[in-house]
Amino acid sequence: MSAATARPAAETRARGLYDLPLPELMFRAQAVHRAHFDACSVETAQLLSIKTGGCPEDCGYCSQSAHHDTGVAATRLMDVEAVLAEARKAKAGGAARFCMGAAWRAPKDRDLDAVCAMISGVRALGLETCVTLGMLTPVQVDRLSAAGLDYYNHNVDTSPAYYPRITSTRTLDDRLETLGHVRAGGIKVCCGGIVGMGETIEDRLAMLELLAGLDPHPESVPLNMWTPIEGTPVKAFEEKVDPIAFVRLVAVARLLMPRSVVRLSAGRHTLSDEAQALCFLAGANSIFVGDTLLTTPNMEESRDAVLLARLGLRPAPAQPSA
Ligand code: SAM
Ligand code: DTB
Ligand code: SF4
Repeated sequence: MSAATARPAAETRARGLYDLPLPELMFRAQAVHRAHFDACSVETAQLLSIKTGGCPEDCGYCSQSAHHDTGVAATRLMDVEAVLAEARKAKAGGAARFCMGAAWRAPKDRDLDAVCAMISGVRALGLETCVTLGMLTPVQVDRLSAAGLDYYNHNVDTSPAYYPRITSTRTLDDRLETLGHVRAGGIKVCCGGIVGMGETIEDRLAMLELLAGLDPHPESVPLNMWTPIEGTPVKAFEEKVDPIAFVRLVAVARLLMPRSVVRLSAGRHTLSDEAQALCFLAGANSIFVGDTLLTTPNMEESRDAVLLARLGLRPAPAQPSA
């Protein structure tokens, strides 16, 4: 799969939807959401950084790139037992999926032994599994699949036009190639991006069109609002994303990818409870739970518990692949 072979999506459709009066956009998104999902249920995922910092890639938004002086210390890959202890805590805290992230350009084959042990251990706890490890070869995908991996997270991050402004050490086609291997290996695809890095609304919609042009659509679509990190190049573009613009984007994602789970990811804690409620009404149906994401804070667990109770939303049970 490459940018050239991805199914072209209707550019005008995304813009036409985005510009609808909000009540009309929300009504359409709700109708599509309810046709495919229980609108009162929300998926819960918890993240753990299993190998932090020192990454050779230069992603301009990221605290973990060795190219930026962000104060995030590089660590070695965690021990399997330490990861499983965190997974048990996540399960006890109510998470259905456990996502493990490593700051690598690509995993080394010897690191994959430990990651595969983590995946099978997390799965044995009855949690869905997701990892994000950078670029993969088809052989590495097969090893992850054999370990029982449910999802692989690998984001397109932004529009094709804006991508070179954000990362120079790899291309969007590199990213799409790994996604093609993941798909061919039978692992579910988790793929989304970031808003608030100085891109235009057109870029945001082009990113959604790129995702909706993948065939089949990613099963999971994380939408991140950029979390400001001192020392990163993207800091210069920092902008506060208009919450209503974000709600519109969620609704367009729901309409373009009706069966994909849309996850409110980084930056959720910066939204008011009311803005988050609008995101759920627009078709978002997954969140990261737990007090931290990878290196930055998440919405506090206590605030999440109150929010879900106020909105009457139920956490969805884990559904590891058979
Ligand atoms: N190295 C792996 C990779 O690049 O796929 C995994 C880790 S990376 C941190 C996972 C995703 O987190 C990125 O693709 C990006 O979308 C998101 N992300 C990273 N830093 C962020 C930030 N400061 N604000 C919002 N999202 C961020
Ligand atoms: C994704 O799209 N968002 C998550 C997950 N995939 C791996 C990561 C968010 C990271 C936010 C910045 C940090 O905590 O370092
Ligand atoms: Fe490395 Fe991933 Fe951060 Fe890019 S986003 S610098 S690949 S950890």
